[in-house]
Amino acid sequence: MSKPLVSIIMGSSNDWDIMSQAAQQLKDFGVAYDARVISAHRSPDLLFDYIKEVSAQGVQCFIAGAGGAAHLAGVIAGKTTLPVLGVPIPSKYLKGMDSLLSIVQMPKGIPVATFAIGEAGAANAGLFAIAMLALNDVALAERLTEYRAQQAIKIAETTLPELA
Ligand code: RP5
Repeated sequence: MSKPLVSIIMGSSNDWDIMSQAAQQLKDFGVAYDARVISAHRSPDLLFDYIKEVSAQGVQCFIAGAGGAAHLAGVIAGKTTLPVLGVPIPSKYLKGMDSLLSIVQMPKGIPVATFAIGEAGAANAGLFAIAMLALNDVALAERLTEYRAQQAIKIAETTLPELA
C-alpha cells in the first residue's frame, strides 16, 4: 500500500456517508488516501498528533468534513501550512448552513478552501485534491482531463423526453 497523499478527516462516523464521496473520487483516480474519524472537540490531542504524523509521512493536503459547530477544518489549518479543504456536513436542525458558515468564516491568515454542503462538496473536494496533485503528476493530469471530457460527452448526448 503506497503512502497516503491525501488525508480525509471527519468529526464523526456519521459523516462517512458524505465523506466517502471524497474517498471514492481519490480511489477512482488511484490516489492513495487515509480516512479517519477524529474530532476537533472530542479528541483534540489525537487530532494534533495525527496531523504531525501524516504530514511527516508526506501527505500533501487535508480534506476535513464536519457538521454543526464545524471547527475541524479550521483547527487543522491552524496546525499546518498544507492546504486544507473543508466540507460542510448537513446537520439535523440547520441543514448544514451552520456547518458551512463555521467552515467558511476563517480569520484572515489561516485559509480553508470551503466546498458545498453535502455530497457534491465532498466529491468536489476529492477532485480538487486530485487537481492539486496533478500539477506535479502528468499521468494524473491526463486522467483528470479525460474525466472532464467524459462529462462533456454525457451532456452532449443527453436528450429530453418528448412532450405528450
Ligand atoms: C461534528 O458533529 C461531526 O462532524 C458531526 O457532523 C456532528 C455530529 O456528530 P455526532 O453526534 O453525529 O457524532 O463533530
